[in-house]
Amino acid sequence: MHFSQLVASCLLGLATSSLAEIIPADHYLWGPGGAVNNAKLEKRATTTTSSASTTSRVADSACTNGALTRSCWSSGYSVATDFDSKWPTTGQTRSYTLTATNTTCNPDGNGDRICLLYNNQYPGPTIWGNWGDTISVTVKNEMQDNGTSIHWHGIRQLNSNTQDGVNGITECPLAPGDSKTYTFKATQFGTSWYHSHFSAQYGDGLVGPIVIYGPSSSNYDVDLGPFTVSDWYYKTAFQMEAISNVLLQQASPPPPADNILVNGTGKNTAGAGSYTKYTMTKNKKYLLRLINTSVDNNIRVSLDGHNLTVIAGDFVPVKPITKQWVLLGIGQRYEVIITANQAVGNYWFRAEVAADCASANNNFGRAIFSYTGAASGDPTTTAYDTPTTGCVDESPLVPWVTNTVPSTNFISQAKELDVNINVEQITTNNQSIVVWGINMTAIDIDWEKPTLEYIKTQNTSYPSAYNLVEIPNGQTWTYWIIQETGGANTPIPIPHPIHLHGHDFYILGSGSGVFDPSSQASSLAFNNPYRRDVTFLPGGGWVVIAFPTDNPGAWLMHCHIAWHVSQGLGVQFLESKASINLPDSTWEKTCTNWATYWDKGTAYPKSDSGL
Ligand SMILES: *[C@@H]1O[C@H](CO)[C@@H](O)[C@H](O)[C@H]1NC(C)=O
Ligand SMILES: *[C@@H]1O[C@H](CO)[C@@H](O)[C@H](O)[C@H]1NC(C)=O
Ligand SMILES: *[C@@H]1O[C@H](CO)[C@@H](O)[C@H](O)[C@H]1NC(C)=O
Ligand SMILES: *[C@@H]1O[C@H](CO)[C@@H](O)[C@H](O)[C@H]1NC(C)=O
Ligand SMILES: *[C@@H]1O[C@H](CO)[C@@H](O)[C@H](O)[C@H]1NC(C)=O
Ligand SMILES: *[C@@H]1O[C@H](CO)[C@@H](O)[C@H](O)[C@H]1NC(C)=O
Ligand SMILES: *[C@@H]1O[C@H](CO)[C@@H](O)[C@H](O)[C@H]1NC(C)=O
Ligand SMILES: *[C@@H]1O[C@H](CO)[C@@H](O)[C@H](O)[C@H]1NC(C)=O
Ligand SMILES: [Cu+2]
Repeated sequence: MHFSQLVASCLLGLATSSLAEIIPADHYLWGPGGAVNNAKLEKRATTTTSSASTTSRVADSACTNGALTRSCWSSGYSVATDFDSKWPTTGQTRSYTLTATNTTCNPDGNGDRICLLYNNQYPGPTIWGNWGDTISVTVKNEMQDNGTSIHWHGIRQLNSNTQDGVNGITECPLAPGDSKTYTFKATQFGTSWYHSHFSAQYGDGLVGPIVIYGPSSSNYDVDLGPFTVSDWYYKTAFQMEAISNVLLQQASPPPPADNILVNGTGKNTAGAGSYTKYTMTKNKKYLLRLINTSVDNNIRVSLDGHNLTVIAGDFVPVKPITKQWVLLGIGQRYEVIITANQAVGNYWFRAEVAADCASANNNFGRAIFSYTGAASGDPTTTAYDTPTTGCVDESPLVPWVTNTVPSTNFISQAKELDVNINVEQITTNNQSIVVWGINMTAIDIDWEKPTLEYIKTQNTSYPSAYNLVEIPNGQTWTYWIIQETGGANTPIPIPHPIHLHGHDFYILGSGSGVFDPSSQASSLAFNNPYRRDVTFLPGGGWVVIAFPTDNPGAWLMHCHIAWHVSQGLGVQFLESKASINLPDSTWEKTCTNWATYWDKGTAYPKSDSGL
């Protein structure tokens, strides 16, 4: 970007505009019609000012979000805004009620099983708002036999740690019959999901999509909405958890899933059930918001005959990249664009378990994409070859907004977190089981004494199994080397999708074997590394992350394989303790209600980490 262009852009009239708000014109080449599209924008800009630069644009009130201008949002905000430092204030609150009940469901025709659902739907209703809105969700626990809490995955919860929904850390669980209203601001935009954080409970159906409307790094005509892909079991998640615990003691992998569901439906191996069907019109561009809500399985997705153009990874818009297959780790999201540029017909959308991620299953997920005017009937299209890239994040993911991580203090400040399996005395439920530990301890929280209770009462005697890592200083950078110990000799080298609450982490590097800071630090990426909220720790390998300490709170970081966090694979960062917004009396009431329920001693015992 030349200085003269910056000046021209600023003249376009945004007093608050900064370098970050300037959108390179080449962005528009991604729109349908290329140059034609560009010309339209030129025209629009010249009506604003005659000094319009031909190579840069400022998102202003004249540039509204539309099919050909998806990078625009509202006055002063665009895809080029650094959403970690500013966001619109809309004054709008979106209110929802989610009622968790114990019911039955039959998503693939295999027969009814017990399911725990929000509002009797699988997946639960989509929570949506615009960038800058306030979201307010009243959660009612109408299940008779479990507590619950809801985590809003990927939502930064800036200065609102009490709304993060992690029972045992940021709140007590909601007792049966209790309710809580979660309120938070949508400072980011894009696609995500919410799910229960009460043991393995989300695997029984307590999940739903989140869509925050905002700008995009590429144009599209139609938003097809959230597209969840999930493994599915005919036994309940609590049964599967118990089975996978026993298998882990024998160093065996958990049993395969029975099916993969796309948008909550699928066919079972006997052919019962039905596939989700999407209709496309030739030459239009479609936005698909892919969300992996699995408990154990990494899934690759593909649409026969079509490319998937990735435009966002988790909540972070990226420079568009084109793929035939996209690998989604659990909890990961990709926004992809599909161009309906093939012959009118029916095409298979495939969601297949990634064998190279140590995932296995008995069935494949499918959906159908059908062009308007196509004959009826199942597609007969063939799949692209399965890629051999291995179990890694999609790449290259280059964030649209360029941020740099300081490197000078990396060597002196980076600390290691070792991931391994070990035999640990889990005192709850009197079981001695093999668990996943971080630095040899498996996280195990007490639902009655969440971390924020310790902070409120200024009690620093945190139990060692809280795996609490203190980061006392705000406004600095913190660096972590997450290492599966033993490198390739790890007893069970499995890739783990690692998720951090309260932040997007910057991924400085990842690889196999053992990371050696003194020789390998120089190969890490500090200049606009990609950032997101879930990344793969390669099996028997390492990942190095960094994040700025700009959000006081107790933030969980854990493996998103439900069985692994149940088995202890988590730590909590206690960030800037002195600045945390403390819980109020409503928050305390949830704890009193929980204590009344739990102390009766009639509930099922806690049999895992609680997370
Ligand atoms: C769901 O209902 C079944 C009985 O139908 C019961 O055994 C189970 O404990 C209930 N689960 C929850 C979470 O309420
Ligand atoms: C939750 O409910 C399931 C049955 O749906 C049961 O197996 C599990 O033990 C319960 N856990 C707790 C801690 O209540
Ligand atoms: C996807 O699932 C949602 C929620 O069940 C439903 O409203 C929507 O119609 C589904 N989409 C398609 C294309 O079937
Ligand atoms: C979902 O995540 C799991 C675990 O990381 C992974 O095995 C699976 O391939 C992912 N699904 C998709 C659609 O990518
Ligand atoms: C997919 O993308 C590649 C690389 O950009 C391109 O060569 C190919 O023609 C595209 N295929 C389709 C079906 O659009
Ligand atoms: C975890 O253990 C490693 C190896 O012993 C040690 O270097 C590191 O400091 C520990 N991490 C923390 C956060 O205590
Ligand atoms: C755990 O063991 C103790 C001592 O052996 C016993 O009193 C208690 O009832 C056991 N609790 C459970 C949940 O089995
Ligand atoms: C602090 O927490 C510890 C561990 O839960 C507990 O044993 C102790 O009584 C608490 N101290 C105070 C003063 O409440
Ligand atoms: Cu894991």
